Amino acid sequence: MAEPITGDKTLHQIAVAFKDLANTVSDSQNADVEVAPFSRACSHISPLFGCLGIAFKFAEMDFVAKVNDLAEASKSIQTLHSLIDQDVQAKSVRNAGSHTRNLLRVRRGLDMVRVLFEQMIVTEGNSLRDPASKAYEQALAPYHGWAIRKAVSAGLYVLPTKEQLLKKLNEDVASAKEQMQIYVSSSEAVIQYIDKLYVSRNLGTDW
Ligand code: 1PZ
Repeated sequence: MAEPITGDKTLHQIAVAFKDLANTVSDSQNADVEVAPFSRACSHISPLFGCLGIAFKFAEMDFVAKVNDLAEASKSIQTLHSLIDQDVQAKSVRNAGSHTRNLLRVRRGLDMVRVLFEQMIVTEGNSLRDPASKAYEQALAPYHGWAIRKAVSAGLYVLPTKEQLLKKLNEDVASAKEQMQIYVSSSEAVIQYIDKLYVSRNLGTDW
């Protein structure tokens, strides 16, 4: 069996895409993030799942479907704020499959990867279990029911090692750290921007 194809530059592409988004966010007070570059940046995350093994297939399918929905939306809706405003007007914010709901789910996936990278940078040793478990507990577990949480904790036992992951990503430790650090700080700015979109419209972010 062939290894999953990730290209040599998955981490680099993630870092570059989110750095660009973070620059847009910080450019001015009322910077508008557009749906197209946002969904494109998120699509660079997807190859990571393939490196985590078959156990994360269901996470990948859910994440990819939601990112694809945003990519599809970008054909007719230009900015993230107008995407949310349309759902507000249609009173469909919390409906299953709404763009606004999918955006919030994708935002949590970005946060999961952010904490995962942050923890991988500071955690000694070759296991991904602690970094992955901390990231899941912080970013996603509070919003998942018992069955999904159980499945994830089983999945944590069949993760590749850090070394195996970096090999699949075609990265050495130093360059991986560098790219992950760029994503950690850039995604933080992007996530805060998204949160503001929800909070400023009194939509909340805990549903
Ligand atoms: C080393 C890394 C270990 C990674 C562990 C990650 C486990 C994530 C498991 C997530 C399973 C998600 C299954 C589907 C959940 C859906 O019910 C919810 C709500 O969707 P809706 O009802 O609105 O349709 N979807 C989500 O919560 C979005 C989940 C996104 C998962 C992204 C994870 C990113 C991790 C990337 C690691 C490289």
